Amino acid sequence: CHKPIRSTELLDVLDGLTMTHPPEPFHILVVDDEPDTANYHALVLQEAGMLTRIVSDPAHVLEALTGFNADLVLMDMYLPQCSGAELATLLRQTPGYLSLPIVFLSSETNTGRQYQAMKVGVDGFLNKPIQADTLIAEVSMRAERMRTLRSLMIRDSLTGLYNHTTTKHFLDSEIASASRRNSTTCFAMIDLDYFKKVNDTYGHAMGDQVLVALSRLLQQRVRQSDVVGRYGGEEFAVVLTDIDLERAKAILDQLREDFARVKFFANGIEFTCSFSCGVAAFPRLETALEIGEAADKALYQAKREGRNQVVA
Ligand code: GH3
Ligand code: MG
Ligand code: MG
Ligand code: MG
Repeated sequence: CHKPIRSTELLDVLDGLTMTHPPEPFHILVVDDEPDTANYHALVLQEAGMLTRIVSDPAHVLEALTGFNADLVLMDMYLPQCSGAELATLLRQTPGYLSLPIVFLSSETNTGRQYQAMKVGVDGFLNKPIQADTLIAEVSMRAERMRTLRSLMIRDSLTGLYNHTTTKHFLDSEIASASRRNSTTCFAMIDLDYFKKVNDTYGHAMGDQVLVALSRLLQQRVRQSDVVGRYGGEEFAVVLTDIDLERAKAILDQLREDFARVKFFANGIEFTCSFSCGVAAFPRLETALEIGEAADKALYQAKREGRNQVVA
């Protein structure tokens, strides 16, 4: 929630590079027209802590994938109406599923036919019947690799925040969503003040620590539904959903005040750092482009008028 925090909590936050969330279980879609087989495989994966969804009719695969956030699709090769290869082709042509791991699990032992079916972009082939241990190992290894790749694509490696592209993507989708729901969305751009001086005085590694500290603070203080991104080197962006400009400005101003009070230490020397922030809102402005430009302009104004302030 957008709640103010006490300074002791703030220390926890900055300490809290240890802040750990339980890992999200792997999401596995099991496609098989034989219910007993599908249920058995799903059960094996569930017992290994994974989350499964079963589809027996290939016509329902796209629907089942929507909102499921699958890490891997385990697919039978022979299905009614269409083959596994045809289904895999369809998935590969659907935006968003281009890199989704697809693994066949089939009793087909003819390697020529296996290869033929995999040519459309299937990542692996497992033979039925399969040992539970083997199934778990094969699936989790591939799902893990998918998670790593996905994370590299959408997040910034220093802070773990969403990267520039992903943040912009969220802004677009949040505006669309706010429009449908007749709600408001705010977009804030944050830029550290005189950050070059921090690097020059205390070293680049210390600069990195400041970036990480601000990242943690931002993440802690916005709601689960809000998005925090690293927009550039020492620039951050926040998408705040279902909130009007005045409230967003107040929250960011409190954040600014709290951050400016944080004490950093470099070789026994104490220093502080501040940021400037520009905020813009939908539906006052209609497009992501206009909102981005307005937030940028407001940020520039905050810099010009002395930094360490929020301009809406
Ligand atoms: P202003 O208040 O006008 O924003 O001044 P500034 O010094 O913050 O702005 P300027 O654009 O001149 O410098 C930004 C600095 O941020 C320069 C660059 O070295 C530093 N920076 C960018 N990315 C990183 C990073 O990943 N780590 C560290 N330590 N520094 C970074
Ligand atoms: Mg079958
Ligand atoms: Mg900058
Ligand atoms: Mg700066």
